[in-house]
Amino acid sequence: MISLDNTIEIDAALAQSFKRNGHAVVRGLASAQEVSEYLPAIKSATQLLRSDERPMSERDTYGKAFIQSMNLWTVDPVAREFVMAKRFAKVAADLMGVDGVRLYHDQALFKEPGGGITPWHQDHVYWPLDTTNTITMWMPLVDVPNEIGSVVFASGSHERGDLGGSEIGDDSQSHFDRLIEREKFDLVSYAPMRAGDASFHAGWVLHGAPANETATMRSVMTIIYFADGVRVGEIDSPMRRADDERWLGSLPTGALAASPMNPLLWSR
Ligand SMILES: O=C(O)CCC(=O)C(=O)O
Repeated sequence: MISLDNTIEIDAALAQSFKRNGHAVVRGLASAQEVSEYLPAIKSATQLLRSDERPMSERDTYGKAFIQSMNLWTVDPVAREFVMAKRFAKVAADLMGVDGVRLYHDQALFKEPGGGITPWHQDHVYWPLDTTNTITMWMPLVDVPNEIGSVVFASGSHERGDLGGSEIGDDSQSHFDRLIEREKFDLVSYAPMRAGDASFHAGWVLHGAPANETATMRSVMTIIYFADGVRVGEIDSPMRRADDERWLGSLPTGALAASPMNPLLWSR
């Protein structure tokens, strides 16, 4: 397996633009050759961990958005190498401007042919982490043409904290549709993307994605990082309780967020 542990430098201007907009893209972060080596293992781990087997017609809007499988690194050694990659983790640290990053969790987001929209949402409403220094790497493992589209980000929305849309679904979609119209956020997408390009987004940035009306599976792998040294935040909703149990080893509010599920992936 080709190692993904060599690191790269990003432009200071990219980190500044990430800070301002809450999102950025790094083209060619993995090569087509690297992606093709890791894809089979990621695909099979995604199928293995798939929890919702219902046909599309029986799923709600969120369920239609994608096959969502989490923490592939715990079930497959090749997926583990991908998720632990120092190259990806260092870019995450550099964009956030921190000295080290830990894993929150990974997730495969495979938008099937005929898959619906990813409703507008903010990730951080789910996360009991006492920081705004969180970031998701979103990397397509297949070329994503304009007809499929990639994530759409509302630039600068991360500066506004919780914008009130709560859980992802029909309600968050209509709430944020109205908000975007009212606040005139600049909407940015990095489509088309090549396999191995990666977008990065801040935990509080408002984002969603278009439906997949093509016959191609939009195979995407994501890795969510937070700054090393962060503590567990308020566990003030059932969603945050569930996340604490699932991704932070049920640590209490105030504890260092560094359970065995949160390995240090990069440190200066
Ligand atoms: O892949 C998508 O459609 C949405 C991605 C997303 O919401 C995320 O990675 O936070």
